[in-house]
Amino acid sequence: PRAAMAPGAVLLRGFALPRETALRAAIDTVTAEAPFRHMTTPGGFTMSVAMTTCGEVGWVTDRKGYRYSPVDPLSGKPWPAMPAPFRALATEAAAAAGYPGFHPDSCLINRYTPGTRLSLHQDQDEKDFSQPIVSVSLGLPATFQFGGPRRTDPTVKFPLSHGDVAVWGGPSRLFFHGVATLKDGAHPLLGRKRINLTFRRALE
Ligand code: MD5
Ligand code: FE
Repeated sequence: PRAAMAPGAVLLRGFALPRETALRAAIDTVTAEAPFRHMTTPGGFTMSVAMTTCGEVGWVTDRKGYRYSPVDPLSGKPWPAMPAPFRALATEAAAAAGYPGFHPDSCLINRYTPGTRLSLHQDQDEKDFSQPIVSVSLGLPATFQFGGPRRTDPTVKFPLSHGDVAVWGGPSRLFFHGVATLKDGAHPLLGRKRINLTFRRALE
């Protein structure tokens, strides 16, 4: 089922469910090489969401700022390659949402444990905002907060469950968004956590 959330934003409920086993195996492969870590914001705060990346470049933050890096700062080595099941899911979901020809060069893997949240922000470290972003929710359910082009715009809440895929293109690509504090629980496949895969095209 396909539902419009906002101009250019499409929610594909359950789109990732047929791939859940392959996705979980691929997450384990990536995180064995590039473990989850809590990065520091330029303002000096430690993020409650733990992150890692696969693909040509990865989004990183430290006291120097936000940027895309071709190497994992923890190892000094290139990020793990994007697993084939990741790439296929992102391209197919984008096409199903009306964005054919999406070829992500980066996948940020966010790990939320109960009590973790992601405060309201925009994704604007990529070069070409005409490229959509594909987001895959796995594990515990979360409440997604979706605003508008200005920080002060009112937000609406969307429940996101295991297997849901959201595609953010058009005007919504630059809308403010966040994830409310994760409630406690246990998911049969992933346990006491939520994993979100955020596929982006960061470089030209
Ligand atoms: C998450 N991650 O659930 C979300 C999924 C991030 C992040 O926000 O930056 O790692 S991506 C949600 C998203 C992307 C681009 C635009 C909009 C939402 N939007 O317009 O709401 O961990
Ligand atoms: Fe974001």
